[in-house]
Amino acid sequence: MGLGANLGDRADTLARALELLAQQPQIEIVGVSSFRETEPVGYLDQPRFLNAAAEIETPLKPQELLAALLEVERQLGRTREGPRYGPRTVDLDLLLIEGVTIDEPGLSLPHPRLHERSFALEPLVELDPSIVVPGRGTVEQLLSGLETHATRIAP
Ligand code: PH2
Ligand code: MG
Ligand code: MG
Repeated sequence: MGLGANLGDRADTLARALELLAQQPQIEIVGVSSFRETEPVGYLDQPRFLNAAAEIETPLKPQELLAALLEVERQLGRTREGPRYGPRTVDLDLLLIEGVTIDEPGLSLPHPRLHERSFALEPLVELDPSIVVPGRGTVEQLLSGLETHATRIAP
């Protein structure tokens, strides 16, 4: 899972999102990266993001896990007005499930833009550089092919 926020108290919001997910009996968070401050991508005229990644173990189906992420976004006050790629209080994205490819309404795995986004790949490399993005290679290989890297700020 990728986490992002660029409005309000970003670190507090990411921490609360992880707490709310960890409270759910079927979701176990087995790894969390550091929080990194990153330049906005896609829509440039907005505040810098705080980004992170977490590894989840769950018996939930992918669509069920996605629903749980969207519910936590809602609980933390996420609204869906404003431009695509624009500012948000919290964004929880299912980035990949190892060995799984999905193309369904509302859910594509791996995330269609993961391989080109250093703000998503860097925290994944920190969790485990050997994570394989189905069809594309390891997160370490993908990150080394990108020019821009995010900035690390917090341990
Ligand atoms: N998320 C986006 C669009 N742009 N840029 C950064 N740095 N971090 C993000 O999480 C991000 C973004 C759409 O979800
Ligand atoms: Mg996103
Ligand atoms: Mg999202």
